[in-house]
Amino acid sequence: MSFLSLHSQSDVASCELQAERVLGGFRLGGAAPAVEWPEQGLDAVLPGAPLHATVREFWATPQHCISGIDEGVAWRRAGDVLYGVIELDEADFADGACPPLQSAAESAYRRIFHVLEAQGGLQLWRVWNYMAEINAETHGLERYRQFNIGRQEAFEAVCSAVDQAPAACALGVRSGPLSIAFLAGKVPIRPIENPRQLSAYCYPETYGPRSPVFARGALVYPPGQEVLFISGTASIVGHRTVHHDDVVAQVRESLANVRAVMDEANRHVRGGAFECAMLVCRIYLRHAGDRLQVEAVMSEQFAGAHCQYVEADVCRSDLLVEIEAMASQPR
Ligand code: 3EB
Repeated sequence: MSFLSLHSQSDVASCELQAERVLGGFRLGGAAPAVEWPEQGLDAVLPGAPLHATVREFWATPQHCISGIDEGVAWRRAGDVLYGVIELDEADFADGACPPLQSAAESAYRRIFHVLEAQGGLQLWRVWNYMAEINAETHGLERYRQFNIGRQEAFEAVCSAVDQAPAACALGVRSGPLSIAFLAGKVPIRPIENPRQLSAYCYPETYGPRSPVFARGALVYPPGQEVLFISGTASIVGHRTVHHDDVVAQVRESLANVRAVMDEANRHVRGGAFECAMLVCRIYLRHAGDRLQVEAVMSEQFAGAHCQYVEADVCRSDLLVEIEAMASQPR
């Protein structure tokens, strides 16, 4: 059994049994019975699933886990791999000079870095960022851009090396706190960039005063394993959105980008080459009604890949779809 494996369960009740072997995970959709492990909840419609359906995804490990809560970060650790979740209510940051979301983002990342330091100098591998109203403008700036300021401030204060930025995604959900989940480990990541896209940390200022800090992908190394994380990937070429208002063309372009990241990763893999059919994908749709069209492209181009659809707002208002993926192989 691999050190780290992602499982998915729509029957949320049966998760309890395996609690001591779960590092942490995600709850997609609505409410569900509480679990013992750190869980990131996404308040979102699951296109194609029954109304109010909930899907639970979790990282299982054969290893014994230890857990704790420090600085508001709920974490669990197996060997040198740690999964954590922090949720911050923006209302608690409303008294400063900065937009509350910016302050919350900076605070969340600072706390995460503190915890990773206290855990013996772990490095971020993969980060999942969710917030409400991601495209809304307040304080004269789109909220995603406010988030980027706070995130970059924390990265610059703590770990200035942008070339060690983790794989990531950042999406808008219906409601809830700023929610950040992460995987981290002792072994440094191998960041992967996409030759078809400008690195996000080099985006021009037209996309906000401070650029996003993430790598297009990352190869990470749990014991005996090689895991590829492909960050949230959209219909962007260079730094520009392409195929406005055309969801099918946007999915095709996104998949061309996913392939490009995978090809780039395959130049650096230690095990065999990763292939499309090995991918476990999460597909974010701005409009749940686009699912059938998107699904048709997915099965044509990425036959065999596992797809979980989630309705969410992509961080540029002209983007209709974003696709993230992971794959794992023994090493
Ligand atoms: C993009 O390529 C699309 O801010 O962490 C993708 C992955 C995107 C991660 C992030 C944003 C993020 O710019 C958006």
